Amino acid sequence: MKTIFTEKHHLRNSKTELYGGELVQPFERPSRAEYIIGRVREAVLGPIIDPHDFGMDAIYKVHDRDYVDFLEVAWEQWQAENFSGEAIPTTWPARRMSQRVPDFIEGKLGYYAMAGETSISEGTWEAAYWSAQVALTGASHLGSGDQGVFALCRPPGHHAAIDMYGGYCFLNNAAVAAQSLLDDGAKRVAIVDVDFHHGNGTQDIFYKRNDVLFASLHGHPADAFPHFLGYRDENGEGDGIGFNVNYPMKPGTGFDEWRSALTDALHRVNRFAPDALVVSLGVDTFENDPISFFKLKSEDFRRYGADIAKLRLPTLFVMEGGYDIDEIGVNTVNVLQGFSQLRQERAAR
Ligand code: OKP
Ligand code: ZN
Repeated sequence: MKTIFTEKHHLRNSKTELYGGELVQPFERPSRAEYIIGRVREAVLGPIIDPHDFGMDAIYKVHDRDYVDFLEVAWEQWQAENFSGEAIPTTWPARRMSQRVPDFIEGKLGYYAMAGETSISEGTWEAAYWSAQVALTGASHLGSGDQGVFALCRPPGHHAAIDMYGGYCFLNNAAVAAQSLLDDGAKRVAIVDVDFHHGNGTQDIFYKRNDVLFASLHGHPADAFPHFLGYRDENGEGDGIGFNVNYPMKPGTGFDEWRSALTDALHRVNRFAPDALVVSLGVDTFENDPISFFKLKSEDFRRYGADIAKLRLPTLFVMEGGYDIDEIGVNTVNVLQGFSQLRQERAAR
């Protein structure tokens, strides 16, 4: 299996995350991708390929122009105010307040942020741009016949909505990739989000559409980030009714229960009969993840990788979260090996 990867992810190296009332070193840090690519090499998963630059068009297809414009200049505008720290929103357009876009950068940050933990820092836009290009390159390889591709995206994307950033995400890499598959001729694309957190951004982007089925397995919003989306009764709107499926689960959920949810999601994908599958692959479902509460073990990742392979769909894995740095490489590559090994066994028969 090919891995798409660039060292440009290092451009995202924020020094601060607002966590527990303190500014801490971000959980979403460059070493995450280093451990993953290290394990890809060690396990000899396959060739490692640089992303192609597909430009901005694919990004504008899933994000609003004014939002992308904001991301591109946010750091510059923040710096122009001579603030000493990184850019963090402090004020939001909450209930019964105006939804007009302010001119001043502090107002803009609050307008475009869905959460406040994620600081915008130097290089953030460039890293987010290349992360989306990694996903697009992965999609282009699926288009030319590969059955499984790994887009090692960083920063992650699934919390990024049509016009909102947060939860360590700026551009929705999985959504950009799914849309490009449709634009390249796919009739339907399914996205299965196995990250511990609800993929609120991906849900938002495709909520009114029936050409993309979105299914997300995650910590129940009553207990887990992003707190305000991801309930079971969010099934889509308009043409999209029935094409959004959420599986919120309680603290302490182990592999057996999690896997039954995945089995149900994969059945729905199968009935949807898509031309391709995008997996938002977060490994923060791991038992030792520092910010999550599911109880998957390293071997479980291999097992569910094989479950996904049984769909026999061209599959693009897009990296999302996972914060137990020591095991992030093993757990991620276990999914990919579980997938590839089952594919190869089936192909050999
Ligand atoms: C990004 B991804 C935990 C606070 C968590 C943000 C989490 C973002 C996760 N007490 N805050 O989905 O892995
Ligand atoms: Zn996550």
